[in-house]
Amino acid sequence: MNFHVNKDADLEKAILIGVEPKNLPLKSTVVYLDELEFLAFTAGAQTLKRFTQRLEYPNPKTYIGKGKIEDVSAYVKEHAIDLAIFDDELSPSQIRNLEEHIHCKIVDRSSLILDIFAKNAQTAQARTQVELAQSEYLLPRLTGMWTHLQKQKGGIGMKGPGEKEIETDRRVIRDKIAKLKQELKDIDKQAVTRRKNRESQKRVALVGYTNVGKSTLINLLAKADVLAQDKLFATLDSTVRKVVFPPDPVTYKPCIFLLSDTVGFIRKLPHQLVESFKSTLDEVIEADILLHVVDVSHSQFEEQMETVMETLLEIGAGNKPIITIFNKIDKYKPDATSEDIFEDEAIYDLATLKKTWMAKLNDNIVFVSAKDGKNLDELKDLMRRNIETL
Ligand SMILES: Nc1nc2c(ncn2[C@@H]2O[C@H](COP(=O)(O)OP(=O)(O)O)[C@@H](O)[C@H]2O)c(=O)[nH]1
Ligand SMILES: [Mg+2]
Repeated sequence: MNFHVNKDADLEKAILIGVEPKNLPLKSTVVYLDELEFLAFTAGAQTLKRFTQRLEYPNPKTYIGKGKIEDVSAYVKEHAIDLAIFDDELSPSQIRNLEEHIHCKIVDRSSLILDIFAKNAQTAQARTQVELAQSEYLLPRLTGMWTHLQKQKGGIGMKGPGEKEIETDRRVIRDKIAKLKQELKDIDKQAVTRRKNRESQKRVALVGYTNVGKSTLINLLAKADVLAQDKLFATLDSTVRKVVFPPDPVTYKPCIFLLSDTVGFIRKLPHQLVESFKSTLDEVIEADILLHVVDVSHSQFEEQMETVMETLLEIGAGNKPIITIFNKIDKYKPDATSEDIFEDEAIYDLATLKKTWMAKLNDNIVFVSAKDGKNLDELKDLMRRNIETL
């Protein structure tokens, strides 16, 4: 992955820190940190350096070992680093211990993701959900975050939606959690009514990893105007559009359904977010058919597919009929794992793709390029055939 931005003075300077578990191939840490760098970039930080350490498991007290902490600490000092971003969720005591040695903001993967969600939340519902997830993340970390929160003056790391200050008193946070939950319940009541009105209609939901092309597809299929961006979690709120396909040329049956686009999934999605986003994910939970969009040009798309299936199970939508859409075939490389070597190699054409293992997963598979509009007719046919059986 490559998104070398111009070294911009406005961006916070970050370093990434990851542990390479001994049971995983080295390659996977590189890819994980690519993703973390993309998250950092989305949150508004430029990454200057990565630190990794091969360990049996992360150090329970300090995540990385003593010697590595010294390296990191020296680098942070020398390059005036603003943020040290860790590729896992850190425990309250790990944060506290790290802060003693590394003198910049300590941010973990969960708080980075929460931060991006906070930045992108548009509606009252999304903002309330993010704020709830943030408060729940913060509660057990209050003592650990105390100095951390004092030190920071805005920027990445627990920025509240609506610029609200984050209170640091436990009781205040508990009260706030209760209040947010009540607010969400009220918002949810309206959403339930709205969804009740849709009960008689056929419902299709786009799901998938973040940045795979879900929003681009809803814009194509439903003439919606959803923000599609090469950033993680550009869209948080669900969008629902009525779609009418022209009548079937043989049976003349019309094909009318509701199509929804919503928040994407990611590896190690903070569980507080999954919890608090349940009502946004209701569109998925209540759908009749899921369109699982996959970015086939991503070197880790198989792992991403697994993450999506696991998350679907977690929210209780694991048993729905699924159409798998392998998107971005315009960018697909035969050997996506050797990106550098195959930079200009031929891209598989449709006929070749249809001979791959992907095509043989089941009958509900289609290859498209949402960007080029390639093979959309086959997608529409497949959708029509599935929707007609409902
Ligand atoms: N090359 C290529 N890029 C695509 C395709 N579909 C979407 N994209 C790009 O991928 C990025 C993420 O798309 P988006 O629809 O926001 O993804 P979402 O996070 O799943 O909603 C955007 O920059 C899109 O322009 C495709 O078929 N080919
Ligand atoms: Mg989107």
